[in-house]
Amino acid sequence: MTVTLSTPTGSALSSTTPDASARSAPAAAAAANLTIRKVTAHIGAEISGLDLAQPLGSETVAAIRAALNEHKALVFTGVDLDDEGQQRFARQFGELTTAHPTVPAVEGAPNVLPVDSEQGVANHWHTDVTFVLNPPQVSTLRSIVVPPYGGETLIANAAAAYRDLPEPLRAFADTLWAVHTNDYDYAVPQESLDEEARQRREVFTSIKYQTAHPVVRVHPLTGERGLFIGGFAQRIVGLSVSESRKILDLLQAYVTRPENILRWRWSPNQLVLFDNRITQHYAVDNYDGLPRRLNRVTVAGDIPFGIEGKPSYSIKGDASHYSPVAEVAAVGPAA
Ligand SMILES: O=C(O)CCC(=O)C(=O)O
Ligand SMILES: [Fe+2]
Repeated sequence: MTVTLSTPTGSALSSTTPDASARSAPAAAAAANLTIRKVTAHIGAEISGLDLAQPLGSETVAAIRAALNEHKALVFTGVDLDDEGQQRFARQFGELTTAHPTVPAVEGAPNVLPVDSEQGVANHWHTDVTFVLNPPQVSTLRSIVVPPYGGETLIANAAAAYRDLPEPLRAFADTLWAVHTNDYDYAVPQESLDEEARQRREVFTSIKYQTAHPVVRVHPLTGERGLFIGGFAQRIVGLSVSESRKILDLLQAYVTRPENILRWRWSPNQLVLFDNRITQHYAVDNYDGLPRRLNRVTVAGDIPFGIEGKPSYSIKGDASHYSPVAEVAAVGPAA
């Protein structure tokens, strides 16, 4: 399918990627024989009727994409995939990134990042890898070892958060840009880390990145606006660190409203696909350090743009070894 639509600045874009699902989610799902069950009003749906180990076909991929555009996070259960299979599944949504800009991949699976409770817990709100110029467009997480209790992943709808803002705050947010970095004063201070955690942080920040992104990002497939902040957003362009913190906290409070969150309690052999352009997530640390293991595979993203069509810009750090730049597939109706 070739789609030609216009950007907010009016320039025409055209693409032949399978991204551009023009149909509504229910129509596309019916055509592809998928069952979609919403989990909450604002975010999350379970999809059944699919064997993810098989090649999906363009109609099914388009139906999943349409469902993702609408629900932001999709859960597939009874998934029989290994690392290779997870990479193959994710590749149907676009070219993959390598595992991470600085953290090593699973041995033999260059696109798979291990998410292992023994190597730290992502119990902070974030959007994946926003410190680079073109963060992944979607992330997949596959459950391998699940603790007997706890260990949920929270995923928040950043578009719902934007819509929830009172009008004056929304208009203010529309004007802001934020600097995202992987090198900042994390919640746990350096001096309280044990040796292993200190080494992990050293690896994480072995290349230092800084990128400026619009605080309000326009989703390239739907035209929907979402707050694009999260834990790596550390400063508002033009403001001091302390001024920035207050504004980021104020906006972030809308992202983390309980109504905007899917709280997914894992069972083994599940896969969650979420739209990393318009969500944030958080790994809840509530399982007493018991073993927990997920594998993550991410799909290369496009360069974000704000409501005036201006693209993000890199300040520091080259991530070309990590991710190709995805072309913007299409721009939907302005939100
Ligand atoms: O462990 C989780 O539930 C999420 C992990 C995570 O945020 C990540 O790998 O990016
Ligand atoms: Fe993450």
